[in-house]
Amino acid sequence: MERTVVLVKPDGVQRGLIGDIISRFERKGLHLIGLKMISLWDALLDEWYAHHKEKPFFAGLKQFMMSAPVVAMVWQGPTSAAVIRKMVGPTRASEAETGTIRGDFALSTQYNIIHASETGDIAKKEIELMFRPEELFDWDKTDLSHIVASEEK
Ligand code: FUP
Repeated sequence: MERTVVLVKPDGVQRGLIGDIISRFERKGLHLIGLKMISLWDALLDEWYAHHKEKPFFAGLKQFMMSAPVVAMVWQGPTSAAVIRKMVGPTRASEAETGTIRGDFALSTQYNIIHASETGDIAKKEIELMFRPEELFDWDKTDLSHIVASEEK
């Protein structure tokens, strides 16, 4: 089972989209193992977006990500990173298909509503940055046997 970090970014929080986003992942059958509201800070964003450090949009991106709290979650499921990235749509929301989160709710590249880990390995690093161990819950989701076949676990 793979874990994936999702952030509802400040624009999604401001626009009242937290519930809709959570609902989509719940209905998909993914397993929510962590959830909190958190205000991000400069040093954390330096690490989170280290791959964009030299980009011209970096300072503006960090400022935006600190403009309101985000809602951070960890979702678990088979190949969850790829599944969630498909539900999220591409970075440039103007190019996202209708039916994806960015395609349904956003037009912008910076204000694209949501972050989702690119891979399961990247999610592990993001979990370390964003969550303390006691903030993740290894609970028994009792409908999982109707969602994931035992050989897929
Ligand atoms: P994603 O994995 O889809 O979140 O996209 P990236 O990691 O490539 O980019 C992270 C964030 O940087 C995007 F969500 C928005 C911001 N960004 C810009 O503001 N302008 C760009 O040209 C590219 C990314």
